[in-house]
Amino acid sequence: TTRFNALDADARWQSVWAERESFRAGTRPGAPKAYVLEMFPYPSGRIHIGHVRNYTMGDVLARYKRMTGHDVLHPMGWDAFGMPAENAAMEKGVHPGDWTRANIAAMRAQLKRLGLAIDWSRELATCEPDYYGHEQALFLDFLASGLVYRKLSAVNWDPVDMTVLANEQVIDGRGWRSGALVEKKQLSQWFLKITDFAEELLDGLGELEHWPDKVKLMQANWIGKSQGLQFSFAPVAPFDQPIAVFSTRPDTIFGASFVAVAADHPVAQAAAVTSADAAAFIELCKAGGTTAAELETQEKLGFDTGFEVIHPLDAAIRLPVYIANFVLMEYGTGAVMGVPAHDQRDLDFARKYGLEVRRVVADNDLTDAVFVGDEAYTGPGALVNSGFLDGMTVDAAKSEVIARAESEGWGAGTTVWRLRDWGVSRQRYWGTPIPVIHCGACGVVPVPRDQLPVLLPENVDFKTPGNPLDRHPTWKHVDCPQCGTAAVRETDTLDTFADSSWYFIRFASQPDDQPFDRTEAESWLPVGQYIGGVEHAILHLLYARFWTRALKHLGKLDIAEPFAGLFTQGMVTHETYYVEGIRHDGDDLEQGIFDNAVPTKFWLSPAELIQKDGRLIANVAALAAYEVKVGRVEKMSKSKKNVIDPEPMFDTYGADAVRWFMLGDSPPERDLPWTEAGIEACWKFVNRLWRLFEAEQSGAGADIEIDRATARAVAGIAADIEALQFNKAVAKVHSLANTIEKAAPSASRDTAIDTLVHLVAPMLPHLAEEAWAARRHDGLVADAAWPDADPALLVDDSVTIAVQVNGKLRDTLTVAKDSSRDDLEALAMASPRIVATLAGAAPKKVIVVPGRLVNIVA
Ligand code: ANZ
Ligand code: ZN
Repeated sequence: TTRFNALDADARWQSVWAERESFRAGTRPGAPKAYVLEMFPYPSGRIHIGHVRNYTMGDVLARYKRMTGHDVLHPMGWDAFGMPAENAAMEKGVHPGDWTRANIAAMRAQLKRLGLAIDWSRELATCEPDYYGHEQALFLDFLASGLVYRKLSAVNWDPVDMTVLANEQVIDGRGWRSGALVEKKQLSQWFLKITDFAEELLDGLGELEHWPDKVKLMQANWIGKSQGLQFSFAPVAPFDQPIAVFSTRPDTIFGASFVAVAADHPVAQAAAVTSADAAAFIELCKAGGTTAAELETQEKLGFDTGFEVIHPLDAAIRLPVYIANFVLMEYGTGAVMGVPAHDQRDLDFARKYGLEVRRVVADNDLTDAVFVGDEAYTGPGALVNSGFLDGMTVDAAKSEVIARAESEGWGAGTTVWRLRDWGVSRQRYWGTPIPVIHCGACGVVPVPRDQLPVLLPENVDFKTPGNPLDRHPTWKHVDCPQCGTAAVRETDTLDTFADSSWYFIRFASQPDDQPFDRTEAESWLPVGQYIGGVEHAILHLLYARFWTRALKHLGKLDIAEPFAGLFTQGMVTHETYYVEGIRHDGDDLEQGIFDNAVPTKFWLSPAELIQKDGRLIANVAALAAYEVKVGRVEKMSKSKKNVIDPEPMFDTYGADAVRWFMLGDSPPERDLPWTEAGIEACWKFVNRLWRLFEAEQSGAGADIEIDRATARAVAGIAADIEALQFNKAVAKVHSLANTIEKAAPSASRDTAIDTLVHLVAPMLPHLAEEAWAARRHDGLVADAAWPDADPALLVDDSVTIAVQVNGKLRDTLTVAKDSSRDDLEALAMASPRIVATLAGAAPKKVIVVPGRLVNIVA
């Protein structure tokens, strides 16, 4: 026997598949369609192991679907616009396009080495005009139908680099390159009206049966539907502005002890007019973060304006008005009533500023009006200390207060959404140019359709910070398409999330003259199975769902939900290694020079380690004196130096062993720790299978146990692949291989080996093709049909029965529990031992007790 020559087999079969265009979609007219999609990669430069895991899973499903008779669409492309290309341009002076296309070429070659069943004829890159030009057309459709608008909105402004920064470029409040304190600046920006679809996007989650619950919950929270009461507090003169607040807990209204407004609320502005302290406090708030997450964690700070308002249900109660840093201007009305006993933020605030904390919902038998402790009570209970609400449940009290407010005219029940419109403007070069022109006379004018795509200029300079489109000498200067006077192009480009919001539609249909052909796209969509990282659980998936619904709304595509099935896979992790030292200013870590200020870990990559006398030591001369410690198993990251590059693995073990490791070692939704021992074991197993497949071992006769084991594997592995439980499928392959190895030669065993070739074909496609050819089958296993499992063989509750001749035990048989009398009699009569015992004598009578025994009276 030979070793499986993976390197040779990989290359050979990959080129056979490519030449035959084996995985071209749309080639099986009339067959059921299956659209399998993995989230397309950003062309960062190299494939990482997370990609390998992601694409292997999708590939197994795609290949399996082909074998079960489907017309499969399994495409690949590149999410090719974005910041890193521009950073490379700034740092290395390469053009973003050159950088991106070189990365795509390198990564495409790497992906091909994995042996993916991809229809490469549909490959697309979002940075190419034949993609983004169509996106511009869709943007104009949205614009025409009122789904796009412009408004002033705050951006992060780096005053040194004179440029707008993406949120990720702001690190601890400072610009990532300049280190300057980032300012908020108001700019007119483009928005997509995703909020028009809030209700639909929320309700639609209910239909997504094949989505993980946790993702649906994250989306629901992001959309954030809150029902409650919006009402106004009347001012106490001389203060003269009523303050509208939104509350989801109107039942707690008698527990209100203050009102708080956001720093940019008009009431705060009014306070600043007369009070320098108020103005200073507002500035302080603005310096802090403004995202909801930042507000959550910040210390709660307030400023007492001295204004007072009147409680709507008891005019004798007056409440102080504060400016508070935890109130968001963008949510609700930008003002809240503070109920310290039943809201943690309000309680923290009240304790800090000495405000009343009044209990209004009983906590078990606690009913005292004075609330003690520092933990707000948010549970159920009966209303107390609340006049006419006393004794009611929380829900009844909510309805009662809303009804009163509505009948007395001081408030109304309302729904408030957390979801904001999608700001799509980026002041960047490497993105889809927003296809409009600003004319002094006509205003915003869409670029005429016949002038699309609006191409990015090639000759741009990245030496000066800021938006290269804006400072380009000629690009933006055009004549107005309407009146012909001098005008300027929009220089913002689209958020790259726009590019990934419809690429799955373009994969399904890619005509030259329009973004997609409706009928063709509808024939494939929705994507049957979408696979990707949970980091996209919110934004990407929400934007793609919105974009699809927007197209439906425009009558362009009759698909409500783009992804019928979603799977979020776990990460690939790896051990970390380090030496511990002490660091001071003059340290040279590369030289291993540490001194006495701060203890520090100096991370080592596996390549920097060697085994010596059973110990790990650093293969870096300067660090040889230090003990290498094994750190935690963590997500692969450059900083911890625990990244494993998959490409050398293809050379050492071949694609199939790598694929096998990706599938078998952990449940797909869990993290997968990469280990050398694990990949070694996979390589050994691939060779074990190869020995089975290659051996010329034909036997005669049936072996029912092998037949059963084979049938169980066929049915079980099919179910596991459909359920994306690849590790279970891998375990079943192991088990069938064991059974076959132990079995004596028989025709059943030969069939089992052939069947096993089919079963591993989706997972180990190169090995399977090689075996298919070695076993002299025609064509490709990739085109073969998934084997059938005889249902009769699947009955796995078997029993052992006794076979007697004239009351004496002569044999035992393992049979299906529900075998009929006739089957049992036939099996007993066919047993070689019984045949021998009877020695030709004809039985007088056969007594069958199903599930127990067969007694032959001779
Ligand atoms: C009084 C109250 C009492 C509240 C209580 C909660 C508990 P969700 O459910 O997330 O929508 N709120 C309203 N507008 C706000 C804003 N602009 N910035 C910060 N907080 C704001 O949250 C709604 C609740 O968050 C509202 O209900 C309000 O506080 C606060 F025991 O009103 B509540
Ligand atoms: Zn004009």
